Amino acid sequence: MPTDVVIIGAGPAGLTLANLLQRNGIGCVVLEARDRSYVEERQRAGVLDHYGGRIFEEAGLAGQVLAGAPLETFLELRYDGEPHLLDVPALAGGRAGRIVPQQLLVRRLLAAFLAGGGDLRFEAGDVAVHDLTSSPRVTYTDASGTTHELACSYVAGCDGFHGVSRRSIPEDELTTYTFDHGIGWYTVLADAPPPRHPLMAIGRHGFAAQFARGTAASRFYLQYKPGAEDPRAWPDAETWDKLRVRLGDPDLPGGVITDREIVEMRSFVAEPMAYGKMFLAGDAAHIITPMGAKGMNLAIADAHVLAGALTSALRGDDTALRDYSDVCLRRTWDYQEFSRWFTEMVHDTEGDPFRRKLAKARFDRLFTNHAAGVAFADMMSGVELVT
Ligand code: RFL
Repeated sequence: MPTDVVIIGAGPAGLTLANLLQRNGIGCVVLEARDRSYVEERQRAGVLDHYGGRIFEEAGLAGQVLAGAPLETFLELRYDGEPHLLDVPALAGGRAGRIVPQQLLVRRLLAAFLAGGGDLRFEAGDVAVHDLTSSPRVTYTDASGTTHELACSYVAGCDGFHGVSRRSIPEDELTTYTFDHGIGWYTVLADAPPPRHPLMAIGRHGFAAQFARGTAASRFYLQYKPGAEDPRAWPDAETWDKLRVRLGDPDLPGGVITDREIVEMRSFVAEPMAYGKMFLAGDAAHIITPMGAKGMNLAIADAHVLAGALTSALRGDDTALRDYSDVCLRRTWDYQEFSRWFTEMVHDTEGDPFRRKLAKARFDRLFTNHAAGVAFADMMSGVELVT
Protein backbone atom coordinates (compact mmCIF):
# COMPACT_ATOMS: atom_id res chain seq x y z
CA MET A 1 0.00 0.00 0.00
CA PRO A 2 1.56 3.36 -0.97
CA THR A 3 1.93 5.91 1.81
CA ASP A 4 0.54 9.39 1.23
CA VAL A 5 3.71 11.20 2.31
CA VAL A 6 7.23 10.07 3.24
CA ILE A 7 8.94 12.66 5.42
CA ILE A 8 12.73 12.55 5.50
CA GLY A 9 14.11 13.97 8.76
CA ALA A 10 12.71 14.29 12.27
CA GLY A 11 13.80 17.82 13.18
CA PRO A 12 11.41 20.73 13.80
CA ALA A 13 10.27 20.80 10.15
CA GLY A 14 9.68 17.06 9.74
CA LEU A 15 8.00 16.57 13.10
CA THR A 16 5.75 19.63 12.74
CA LEU A 17 4.69 18.39 9.31
CA ALA A 18 4.13 14.84 10.62
CA ASN A 19 1.90 16.05 13.45
CA LEU A 20 -0.13 18.40 11.25
CA LEU A 21 -0.67 15.70 8.60
CA GLN A 22 -1.65 13.21 11.30
CA ARG A 23 -4.24 15.70 12.61
CA ASN A 24 -5.60 16.02 9.06
CA GLY A 25 -5.90 12.24 8.69
CA ILE A 26 -3.13 12.02 6.08
CA GLY A 27 -0.89 8.95 6.25
CA CYS A 28 2.84 9.51 6.61
CA VAL A 29 6.04 7.72 7.49
CA VAL A 30 8.98 9.64 8.98
CA LEU A 31 12.52 8.40 8.25
CA GLU A 32 15.26 9.69 10.55
CA ALA A 33 18.94 8.92 10.14
CA ARG A 34 19.85 9.23 13.83
CA ASP A 35 18.63 7.39 16.92
CA ARG A 36 15.94 8.75 19.19
CA SER A 37 18.17 9.99 22.00
CA TYR A 38 20.43 11.91 19.60
CA VAL A 39 17.42 13.65 18.05
CA GLU A 40 15.89 14.44 21.44
CA GLU A 41 19.06 15.91 22.89
CA ARG A 42 20.31 18.12 20.05
CA GLN A 43 20.42 21.66 21.51
CA ARG A 44 20.09 24.57 19.14
CA ALA A 45 17.36 27.22 19.03
CA GLY A 46 15.49 28.54 22.04
CA VAL A 47 12.66 30.77 20.88
CA LEU A 48 9.39 29.87 19.21
CA ASP A 49 8.00 33.09 17.78
CA HIS A 50 4.37 34.09 18.23
CA TYR A 51 3.47 32.94 14.74
CA GLY A 52 4.96 29.48 15.39
CA GLY A 53 3.07 29.20 18.68
CA ARG A 54 -0.18 29.95 16.88
CA ILE A 55 0.42 27.12 14.41
CA PHE A 56 0.44 24.63 17.30
CA GLU A 57 -2.52 26.32 19.02
CA GLU A 58 -4.65 26.18 15.88
CA ALA A 59 -3.76 22.51 15.35
CA GLY A 60 -4.92 21.68 18.87
CA LEU A 61 -1.37 20.78 19.88
CA ALA A 62 -0.73 23.60 22.37
CA GLY A 63 -1.33 21.38 25.40
CA GLN A 64 1.16 18.76 24.24
CA VAL A 65 3.77 21.07 22.76
CA LEU A 66 3.68 24.44 24.53
CA ALA A 67 2.71 23.56 28.12
CA GLY A 68 4.68 25.55 30.68
CA ALA A 69 6.74 27.42 28.05
CA PRO A 70 7.23 30.94 29.40
CA LEU A 71 6.19 33.87 27.24
CA GLU A 72 8.92 36.22 26.07
CA THR A 73 8.91 39.64 27.68
CA PHE A 74 11.75 42.11 27.26
CA LEU A 75 14.78 41.96 25.03
CA GLU A 76 17.83 43.63 26.53
CA LEU A 77 20.24 45.32 24.17
CA ARG A 78 23.40 46.62 25.87
CA TYR A 79 25.41 49.28 24.11
CA ASP A 80 28.94 49.73 25.56
CA GLY A 81 27.64 48.16 28.79
CA GLU A 82 24.59 50.49 28.99
CA PRO A 83 21.31 48.50 29.22
CA HIS A 84 18.32 49.30 26.95
CA LEU A 85 15.12 47.27 27.26
CA LEU A 86 12.70 46.69 24.40
CA ASP A 87 9.22 45.43 25.28
CA VAL A 88 8.91 43.36 22.11
CA PRO A 89 5.45 41.82 22.79
CA ALA A 90 3.95 45.23 23.68
CA LEU A 91 5.40 46.80 20.53
CA ALA A 92 3.99 43.84 18.54
CA GLY A 93 0.49 44.46 19.88
CA GLY A 94 0.64 41.69 22.48
CA ARG A 95 2.06 38.98 20.22
CA ALA A 96 4.62 37.26 22.45
CA GLY A 97 6.99 34.46 21.49
CA ARG A 98 7.73 31.60 23.85
CA ILE A 99 10.94 30.34 25.34
CA VAL A 100 11.07 26.73 24.13
CA PRO A 101 14.47 25.06 23.78
CA GLN A 102 14.57 23.23 20.44
CA GLN A 103 15.29 19.84 22.04
CA LEU A 104 12.18 20.21 24.24
CA LEU A 105 10.04 21.11 21.24
CA VAL A 106 11.41 18.14 19.29
CA ARG A 107 10.87 15.77 22.24
CA ARG A 108 7.28 16.93 22.62
CA LEU A 109 6.48 16.79 18.90
CA LEU A 110 7.94 13.31 18.75
CA ALA A 111 5.88 12.15 21.73
CA ALA A 112 2.69 13.69 20.30
CA PHE A 113 3.21 12.00 16.92
CA LEU A 114 3.92 8.59 18.45
CA ALA A 115 1.00 8.93 20.90
CA GLY A 116 -1.24 9.46 17.87
CA GLY A 117 -0.03 6.17 16.37
CA GLY A 118 2.57 7.80 14.09
CA ASP A 119 5.11 5.74 12.13
CA LEU A 120 8.62 7.07 12.81
CA ARG A 121 11.64 4.98 11.86
CA PHE A 122 14.93 5.94 13.51
CA GLU A 123 18.40 4.97 12.27
CA ALA A 124 17.23 4.87 8.65
CA GLY A 125 20.46 4.58 6.66
CA ASP A 126 21.24 5.32 3.01
CA VAL A 127 17.94 7.10 2.44
CA ALA A 128 17.48 7.67 -1.30
CA VAL A 129 14.64 9.16 -3.34
CA HIS A 130 13.60 7.81 -6.75
CA ASP A 131 11.22 8.70 -9.59
CA LEU A 132 10.30 12.07 -8.12
CA THR A 133 8.69 13.29 -11.31
CA SER A 134 6.45 10.23 -11.73
CA SER A 135 5.64 7.74 -8.94
CA PRO A 136 7.99 8.54 -6.04
CA ARG A 137 9.71 5.86 -3.99
CA VAL A 138 12.02 6.18 -1.03
CA THR A 139 14.50 3.46 -0.08
CA TYR A 140 16.46 3.06 3.15
CA THR A 141 18.22 0.43 5.20
CA ASP A 142 17.26 -0.31 8.80
CA ALA A 143 19.67 -0.86 11.68
CA SER A 144 20.04 -4.55 10.78
CA GLY A 145 21.07 -3.68 7.23
CA THR A 146 17.82 -4.75 5.54
CA THR A 147 16.74 -2.52 2.65
CA HIS A 148 13.15 -1.24 2.53
CA GLU A 149 11.20 0.62 -0.12
CA LEU A 150 8.26 2.97 0.43
CA ALA A 151 6.05 4.00 -2.47
CA CYS A 152 4.29 7.32 -1.84
CA SER A 153 2.32 10.16 -3.41
CA TYR A 154 4.70 12.87 -2.14
CA VAL A 155 8.09 13.22 -0.45
CA ALA A 156 8.85 15.94 2.10
CA GLY A 157 12.57 16.73 2.31
CA CYS A 158 12.98 17.91 5.91
CA ASP A 159 16.49 16.57 6.44
CA GLY A 160 18.37 19.76 7.18
CA PHE A 161 21.17 21.51 5.30
CA HIS A 162 23.37 18.40 4.93
CA GLY A 163 20.52 16.02 4.07
CA VAL A 164 20.00 13.94 0.98
CA SER A 165 16.80 15.56 -0.37
CA ARG A 166 18.15 18.78 -1.83
CA ARG A 167 21.24 16.99 -3.12
CA SER A 168 18.98 14.60 -5.07
CA ILE A 169 17.58 17.44 -7.19
CA PRO A 170 19.39 17.82 -10.54
CA GLU A 171 21.73 20.79 -10.25
CA ASP A 172 20.25 22.64 -13.22
CA GLU A 173 16.80 22.57 -11.60
CA LEU A 174 17.91 24.67 -8.61
CA THR A 175 19.21 28.18 -8.19
CA THR A 176 21.17 28.60 -4.98
CA TYR A 177 22.18 31.78 -3.19
CA THR A 178 24.95 31.82 -0.58
CA PHE A 179 26.11 34.79 1.44
CA ASP A 180 28.99 34.84 3.89
CA HIS A 181 28.48 37.58 6.48
CA GLY A 182 32.24 37.77 7.06
CA ILE A 183 31.84 37.35 10.81
CA GLY A 184 32.76 34.44 13.04
CA TRP A 185 30.52 33.26 15.87
CA TYR A 186 31.57 31.03 18.70
CA THR A 187 28.84 29.61 20.91
CA VAL A 188 29.14 27.86 24.24
CA LEU A 189 26.53 26.18 26.37
CA ALA A 190 27.27 26.53 30.08
CA ASP A 191 25.83 25.60 33.44
CA ALA A 192 25.45 29.27 34.26
CA PRO A 193 22.37 31.09 35.55
CA PRO A 194 20.27 32.46 32.68
CA PRO A 195 19.93 36.22 32.20
CA ARG A 196 16.73 37.98 33.29
CA HIS A 197 15.96 38.76 29.67
CA PRO A 198 17.50 37.59 26.39
CA LEU A 199 20.61 39.73 26.23
CA MET A 200 22.65 41.08 23.32
CA ALA A 201 25.65 43.31 23.87
CA ILE A 202 27.16 45.64 21.31
CA GLY A 203 30.56 47.27 21.68
CA ARG A 204 34.03 47.80 20.26
CA HIS A 205 35.29 44.49 21.77
CA GLY A 206 32.77 42.66 19.57
CA PHE A 207 29.27 41.28 19.90
CA ALA A 208 28.23 38.92 22.69
CA ALA A 209 24.89 37.47 23.70
CA GLN A 210 23.39 35.36 26.46
CA PHE A 211 20.14 33.40 26.27
CA ALA A 212 18.41 31.14 28.77
CA ARG A 213 18.46 27.43 28.08
CA GLY A 214 16.21 26.16 30.85
CA THR A 215 16.44 27.35 34.45
CA ALA A 216 20.10 26.55 35.12
CA ALA A 217 21.91 26.91 31.79
CA SER A 218 22.79 29.65 29.32
CA ARG A 219 23.87 29.72 25.71
CA PHE A 220 26.48 32.40 25.01
CA TYR A 221 27.59 33.76 21.66
CA LEU A 222 30.81 35.65 20.91
CA GLN A 223 31.84 37.34 17.69
CA TYR A 224 35.36 36.41 16.56
CA LYS A 225 37.60 37.09 13.57
CA PRO A 226 37.40 34.11 11.18
CA GLY A 227 40.80 33.20 9.77
CA ALA A 228 42.66 35.31 12.36
CA GLU A 229 41.77 33.38 15.53
CA ASP A 230 40.29 30.03 16.59
CA PRO A 231 38.07 30.46 19.64
CA ARG A 232 37.97 26.71 20.26
CA ALA A 233 41.57 27.14 21.43
CA TRP A 234 40.60 29.76 24.02
CA PRO A 235 40.93 28.41 27.56
CA ASP A 236 37.53 28.58 29.29
CA ALA A 237 38.85 31.32 31.61
CA GLU A 238 39.54 33.48 28.54
CA THR A 239 36.03 32.87 27.20
CA TRP A 240 34.56 33.99 30.53
CA ASP A 241 36.85 37.07 30.64
CA LYS A 242 35.76 38.07 27.15
CA LEU A 243 32.10 37.59 28.05
CA ARG A 244 32.47 39.73 31.18
CA VAL A 245 34.07 42.56 29.20
CA ARG A 246 31.63 42.45 26.29
CA LEU A 247 28.51 42.03 28.42
CA GLY A 248 29.79 44.87 30.65
CA ASP A 249 29.28 42.66 33.69
CA PRO A 250 32.45 42.03 35.73
CA ASP A 251 30.42 39.88 38.15
CA LEU A 252 29.03 37.50 35.50
CA PRO A 253 29.22 34.09 37.22
CA GLY A 254 31.14 31.46 35.27
CA GLY A 255 30.18 27.80 35.10
CA VAL A 256 31.06 24.52 33.48
CA ILE A 257 31.04 24.78 29.68
CA THR A 258 29.27 21.71 28.31
CA ASP A 259 29.33 22.42 24.58
CA ARG A 260 31.46 24.55 22.24
CA GLU A 261 30.58 25.19 18.61
CA ILE A 262 31.48 27.42 15.73
CA VAL A 263 28.35 28.80 14.07
CA GLU A 264 28.75 29.62 10.43
CA MET A 265 27.41 33.10 9.82
CA ARG A 266 26.25 32.11 6.39
CA SER A 267 22.96 32.43 4.60
CA PHE A 268 21.75 30.04 1.95
CA VAL A 269 18.58 29.76 -0.10
CA ALA A 270 17.67 27.15 -2.74
CA GLU A 271 14.97 27.99 -5.26
CA PRO A 272 12.47 26.52 -5.91
CA MET A 273 11.70 24.53 -2.76
CA ALA A 274 10.20 21.76 -4.87
CA TYR A 275 11.17 19.24 -7.52
CA GLY A 276 8.54 16.97 -9.06
CA LYS A 277 6.63 15.47 -6.15
CA MET A 278 9.27 16.32 -3.54
CA PHE A 279 9.00 19.47 -1.41
CA LEU A 280 11.80 20.88 0.72
CA ALA A 281 11.11 22.44 4.13
CA GLY A 282 13.31 24.09 6.76
CA ASP A 283 17.10 23.97 6.67
CA ALA A 284 16.99 21.58 3.70
CA ALA A 285 15.97 24.61 1.62
CA HIS A 286 17.51 27.55 3.48
CA ILE A 287 19.77 28.46 6.33
CA ILE A 288 19.82 31.79 8.08
CA THR A 289 22.11 33.30 10.69
CA PRO A 290 20.88 33.00 14.28
CA MET A 291 20.38 36.81 14.40
CA GLY A 292 16.63 37.26 14.79
CA ALA A 293 16.17 33.61 15.82
CA LYS A 294 14.35 32.62 12.65
CA GLY A 295 15.89 29.27 11.59
CA MET A 296 13.64 26.98 13.60
CA ASN A 297 10.67 29.27 13.09
CA LEU A 298 11.05 29.22 9.32
CA ALA A 299 11.23 25.42 9.45
CA ILE A 300 7.94 25.32 11.38
CA ALA A 301 6.28 27.89 9.11
CA ASP A 302 7.29 25.92 5.98
CA ALA A 303 5.91 22.73 7.53
CA HIS A 304 2.62 24.49 8.27
CA VAL A 305 2.21 25.69 4.69
CA LEU A 306 3.25 22.30 3.33
CA ALA A 307 0.84 20.38 5.59
CA GLY A 308 -2.10 22.44 4.32
CA ALA A 309 -0.99 22.17 0.69
CA LEU A 310 -0.39 18.39 0.79
CA THR A 311 -3.70 17.81 2.53
CA SER A 312 -5.58 19.76 -0.17
CA ALA A 313 -3.65 18.02 -2.95
CA LEU A 314 -4.43 14.57 -1.56
CA ARG A 315 -8.09 15.61 -1.48
CA GLY A 316 -7.95 16.62 -5.12
CA ASP A 317 -6.92 20.30 -5.24
CA ASP A 318 -3.21 20.91 -5.87
CA THR A 319 -3.37 24.73 -6.23
CA ALA A 320 -1.71 25.39 -2.87
CA LEU A 321 0.96 22.80 -3.54
CA ARG A 322 1.89 24.54 -6.79
CA ASP A 323 2.18 27.82 -4.82
CA TYR A 324 4.10 26.23 -1.92
CA SER A 325 7.59 27.23 -2.98
CA ASP A 326 6.69 30.84 -3.87
CA VAL A 327 4.81 31.36 -0.61
CA CYS A 328 7.62 29.98 1.54
CA LEU A 329 10.37 31.76 -0.37
CA ARG A 330 8.66 35.12 0.21
CA ARG A 331 8.84 34.61 3.96
CA THR A 332 12.38 33.20 3.68
CA TRP A 333 13.73 36.26 1.89
CA ASP A 334 11.85 38.60 4.23
CA TYR A 335 13.53 36.90 7.20
CA GLN A 336 16.93 36.80 5.47
CA GLU A 337 16.71 40.56 5.03
CA PHE A 338 15.73 41.03 8.69
CA SER A 339 18.53 38.79 9.89
CA ARG A 340 21.08 40.69 7.77
CA TRP A 341 19.72 44.05 9.01
CA PHE A 342 20.02 42.85 12.61
CA THR A 343 23.51 41.45 12.00
CA GLU A 344 24.71 44.80 10.66
CA MET A 345 23.34 46.58 13.73
CA VAL A 346 25.00 44.55 16.46
CA HIS A 347 28.41 43.46 15.16
CA ASP A 348 31.60 45.37 15.46
CA THR A 349 32.73 46.36 12.00
CA GLU A 350 36.41 45.84 12.75
CA GLY A 351 37.43 49.44 12.73
CA ASP A 352 35.22 50.79 9.94
CA PRO A 353 34.08 54.00 11.67
CA PHE A 354 31.43 54.86 9.07
CA ARG A 355 29.65 51.51 9.36
CA ARG A 356 29.91 51.71 13.14
CA LYS A 357 28.11 55.08 13.08
CA LEU A 358 25.42 53.70 10.79
CA ALA A 359 24.91 50.75 13.12
CA LYS A 360 24.57 53.12 16.09
CA ALA A 361 21.98 55.22 14.20
CA ARG A 362 20.03 52.03 13.45
CA PHE A 363 20.22 51.06 17.12
CA ASP A 364 19.11 54.52 18.36
CA ARG A 365 16.18 54.57 15.96
CA LEU A 366 14.73 51.48 17.66
CA PHE A 367 14.39 53.41 20.90
CA THR A 368 13.49 56.88 19.60
CA ASN A 369 11.15 56.14 16.71
CA HIS A 370 8.05 54.21 17.72
CA ALA A 371 7.34 53.01 14.18
CA ALA A 372 10.87 51.55 13.96
CA GLY A 373 10.34 49.70 17.25
CA VAL A 374 7.00 48.35 16.02
CA ALA A 375 8.53 47.17 12.72
CA PHE A 376 11.31 45.36 14.61
CA ALA A 377 8.88 43.71 17.03
CA ASP A 378 6.64 42.69 14.15
CA MET A 379 9.48 40.73 12.56
CA MET A 380 10.51 39.21 15.90
CA SER A 381 6.93 37.98 16.47
CA GLY A 382 6.74 36.37 13.04
CA VAL A 383 4.80 37.77 10.14
CA GLU A 384 1.51 36.70 8.70
CA LEU A 385 1.94 36.33 4.95
CA VAL A 386 -0.46 38.18 2.77
CA THR A 387 -1.00 35.89 -0.20
P1 RFL B 1 17.22 19.89 11.39
O1 RFL B 1 16.91 20.35 12.78
O2 RFL B 1 18.64 19.93 10.95
O3 RFL B 1 16.63 18.43 11.25
C1 RFL B 1 16.92 17.61 10.13
C2 RFL B 1 16.77 16.18 10.55
O4 RFL B 1 17.03 15.34 9.42
C3 RFL B 1 17.89 14.29 9.81
N1 RFL B 1 18.62 13.83 8.59
C4 RFL B 1 18.27 12.72 7.88
N2 RFL B 1 17.33 11.81 8.07
C5 RFL B 1 17.24 10.79 7.17
N3 RFL B 1 18.10 10.67 6.12
C6 RFL B 1 19.07 11.57 5.90
N4 RFL B 1 19.89 11.45 4.85
C7 RFL B 1 19.19 12.66 6.82
N5 RFL B 1 20.02 13.72 6.91
C8 RFL B 1 19.65 14.41 7.98
C9 RFL B 1 18.77 14.89 10.87
O5 RFL B 1 19.37 13.90 11.72
C10 RFL B 1 17.76 15.76 11.62
O6 RFL B 1 17.11 15.05 12.66
O7 RFL B 1 16.40 20.71 10.30
P2 RFL B 1 14.94 21.44 10.37
O8 RFL B 1 13.92 20.49 10.87
O9 RFL B 1 14.77 22.11 9.08
O10 RFL B 1 15.06 22.54 11.54
C11 RFL B 1 15.91 23.65 11.36
C12 RFL B 1 16.46 24.10 12.72
O11 RFL B 1 17.04 22.99 13.40
C13 RFL B 1 17.50 25.20 12.54
O12 RFL B 1 17.03 26.17 11.62
C14 RFL B 1 17.80 25.92 13.87
O13 RFL B 1 18.33 25.07 14.84
C15 RFL B 1 18.78 27.04 13.59
N6 RFL B 1 19.23 27.68 14.84
C16 RFL B 1 18.42 28.58 15.46
N7 RFL B 1 17.17 28.81 14.99
C17 RFL B 1 16.35 29.66 15.64
O14 RFL B 1 15.17 29.83 15.24
N8 RFL B 1 16.77 30.33 16.78
C18 RFL B 1 18.01 30.15 17.29
O15 RFL B 1 18.34 30.76 18.31
C19 RFL B 1 18.89 29.24 16.64
N9 RFL B 1 20.10 28.98 17.16
C20 RFL B 1 20.48 27.37 15.39
C21 RFL B 1 20.88 28.02 16.58
C22 RFL B 1 21.32 26.40 14.82
C23 RFL B 1 22.54 26.09 15.41
N10 RFL B 1 23.34 25.11 14.77
C24 RFL B 1 24.20 24.23 15.37
C25 RFL B 1 23.18 24.88 13.35
C26 RFL B 1 22.09 27.72 17.18
C27 RFL B 1 22.92 26.75 16.61
C28 RFL B 1 24.20 26.45 17.33
